[in-house]
Amino acid sequence: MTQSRSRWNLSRRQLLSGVAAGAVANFMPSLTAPALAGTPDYTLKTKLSSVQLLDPGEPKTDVWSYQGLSPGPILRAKQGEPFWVKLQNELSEPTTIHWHGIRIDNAMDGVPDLTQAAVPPGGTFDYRYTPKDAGTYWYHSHYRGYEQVARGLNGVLIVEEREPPMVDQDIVLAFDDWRLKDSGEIHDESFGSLMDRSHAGRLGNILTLNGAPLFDVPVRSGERVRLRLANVATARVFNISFPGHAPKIIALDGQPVAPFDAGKEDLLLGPGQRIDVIMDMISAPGQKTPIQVDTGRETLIAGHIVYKAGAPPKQQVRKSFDGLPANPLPENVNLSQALDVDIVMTGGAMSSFEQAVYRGKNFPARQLAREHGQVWALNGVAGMPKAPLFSAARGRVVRIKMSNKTRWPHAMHFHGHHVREVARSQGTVRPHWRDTVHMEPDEDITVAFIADNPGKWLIHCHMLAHQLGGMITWFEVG
Ligand SMILES: [Cu+2]
Repeated sequence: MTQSRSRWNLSRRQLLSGVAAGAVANFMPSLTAPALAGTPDYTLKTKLSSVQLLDPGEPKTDVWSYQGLSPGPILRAKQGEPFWVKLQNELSEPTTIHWHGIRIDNAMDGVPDLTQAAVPPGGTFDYRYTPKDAGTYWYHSHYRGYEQVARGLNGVLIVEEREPPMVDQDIVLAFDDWRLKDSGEIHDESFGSLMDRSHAGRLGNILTLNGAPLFDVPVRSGERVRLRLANVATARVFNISFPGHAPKIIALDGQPVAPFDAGKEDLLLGPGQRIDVIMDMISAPGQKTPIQVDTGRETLIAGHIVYKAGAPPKQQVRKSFDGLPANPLPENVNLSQALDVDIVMTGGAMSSFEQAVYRGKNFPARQLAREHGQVWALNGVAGMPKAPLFSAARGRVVRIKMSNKTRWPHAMHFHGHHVREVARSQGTVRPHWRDTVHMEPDEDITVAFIADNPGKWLIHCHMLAHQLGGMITWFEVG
């Protein structure tokens, strides 16, 4: 990882020197519009690539990659500074990039037919924006995402703090699972299956960490590391643990929190979610600690923390960690004038789902599933509605009560905004800003936010077969 990151830093430096060359070129008469001057920070080429997801010696897997990698290269932007990524589509079908968790300009949000036209094969698109918030985010296709993301089109985006915390290492850990045949090929026959849509989504059978069957993190005793945990899978919920270590949570979905010790279920990552932790390397030189993933059914090893043998421990007195600098989100949301919205989630297997509206017409549930593959509804409406779920004046406080009346967990993702939990039916309220809210069956969670980002924004389940199966809506900020 360290190698791959430094390689990308190197290429970014090269790109920056390219900016200087562009500046020289500007002395010459040019017809280039000023808006197109300069060079992208990154170019992401989507293409077919072969990668080693199974153990070494076993067959490789053909995936859809960014720059030959899945997850794609780690992108680094700087908080408050313009950022430019050029997408170059070398696939045989259209694609887009969504910048998950970035409070972005609507035109850059990457949702086909809502914020942009999908980028055709051979086409390019310039994503240019200035991230307001520092933190750990990610990027992925939003065009037929249930298939494109599962085929590999995802990666981690880091927005660096203006003054990053002092740590010895800053490490991304992107967890994914893949549905592979014994031959190593992706199981393509099941993409979009009604079974996956109506149950837990498209669960994989092969776990990877940073695209590897086992990923090792080399450390030295005494180091303090920042780990950026990300769930880039399309359905699987991962519960992460580091036996013998005491991770401290410092950010959720990119947004800083007052640091707290991770308890038993606190490193639970629903699809799309991220958690940043600070962890001190307290084991002895030569030790090896597993990075464990509990999927609810079994505990798997995704990799190891490998302590360098024989190296003298770093002699440092560790102060407690005071937390990350705040992002520009309010401490509290004033709910007295809130626009109240309900989202009642119904459908899926083992439910009493009887009917829903789809494209303006009422359907019995069985017919809707058979003819249109729609198996979930939000407020009785399956699939993307023509009209927004609600419209809010810019700056309006919105409070949304989400009621999961299904037998399945869901990961409700909000575009363009982070939302803060203000009430829940089970357990104590966790008043954190999140862009993706994990919900258990029969759970109600109420969130609030300030609708301050103009445009058309999706709300959908990030179990992407659920999104495909009807769990999607949108809202508008005027
Ligand atoms: Cu779902």
